[in-house]
Amino acid sequence: MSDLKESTTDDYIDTSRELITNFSFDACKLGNQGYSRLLLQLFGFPGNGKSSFINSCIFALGEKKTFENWTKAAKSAGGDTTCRIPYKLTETITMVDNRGMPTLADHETGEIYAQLGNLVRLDEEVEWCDDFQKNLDRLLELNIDSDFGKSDFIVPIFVHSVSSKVPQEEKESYRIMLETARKLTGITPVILLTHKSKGGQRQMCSIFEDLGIAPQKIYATENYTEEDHQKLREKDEQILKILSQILEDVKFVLRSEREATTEKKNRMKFVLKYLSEIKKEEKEMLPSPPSPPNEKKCIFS
Ligand SMILES: Nc1nc2c(ncn2[C@@H]2O[C@H](COP(=O)(O)OP(=O)(O)OP(=O)(O)O)[C@@H](O)[C@H]2O)c(=O)[nH]1
Ligand SMILES: [Mg+2]
Repeated sequence: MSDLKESTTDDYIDTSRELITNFSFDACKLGNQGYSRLLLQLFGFPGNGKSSFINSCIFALGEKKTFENWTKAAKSAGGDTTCRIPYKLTETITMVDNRGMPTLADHETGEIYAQLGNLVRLDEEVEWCDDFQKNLDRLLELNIDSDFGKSDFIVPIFVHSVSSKVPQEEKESYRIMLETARKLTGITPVILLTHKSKGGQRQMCSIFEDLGIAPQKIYATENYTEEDHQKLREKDEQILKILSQILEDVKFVLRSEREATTEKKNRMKFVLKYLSEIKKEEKEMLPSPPSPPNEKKCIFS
């Protein structure tokens, strides 16, 4: 009985590795529709396991036989990845380790949308500040007359540890952030819960369900890490299942017509509009200048 289960799992692992490795937009129902690269864009708070998930995917895919900390996932509390670093998983699939967002503050979420929208170059330090004009100039400079990212299909993946708290007072900001990521990319973000072995997965799932994410879009994993990277069948299976499911969703979306060529332009417009709305709100919140004292005019002069 146990032998049968083992061989079924091994077959599953081999088949899904093959499907993931051979994934190509050309094989989608309506052809590639102008896409040539799938960007799995990881985002989330620092230290929640983004870089470790990429390590886990590389290891589970089995090309590399021994574990290495390819992404430099760190032991510190976070904030270690400061560039958008691409890791080529297969010919078509690239995982992007985006800079962790320190807080949900507005200019920082503006930054994460510029990264998610693929408007900031890969492999370059993410320079962002709270100066609206500088950010705007930087985006325009980078994107006008530039072809980068025009054939990328983006899947946003929000990485969150099961043991990171979601404070009650921040739930609405989470909801808005996930909804904005959906509007920007046209794809509902996948929620990836890490540190699965710590428990509390059920509770964390229901928090994200309450924030509007369908249960089928929420996954949990225990990453391979420097401390614990003993190759396990169940772990490989779990990670490959997540990747396979994401690919199935991409294929489903591409059963309908999409416009790869205009999508980047629309993402640019979306982020510029978002930034100018932040600017407008900031202005409205500034105290209005004191009104000039009433000039007393002599009506007889
Ligand atoms: N036990 C366990 N440890 C994990 C897991 N995922 C990540 N870690 C550990 O958590 C720490 C932070 O993980 P990273 O992958 O560097 O987190 P990150 O989100 O990339 O962080 P920044 O790059 O700083 O934004 C590292 O020490 C990892 O080994 C997990 O699923 N289980
Ligand atoms: Mg990292």
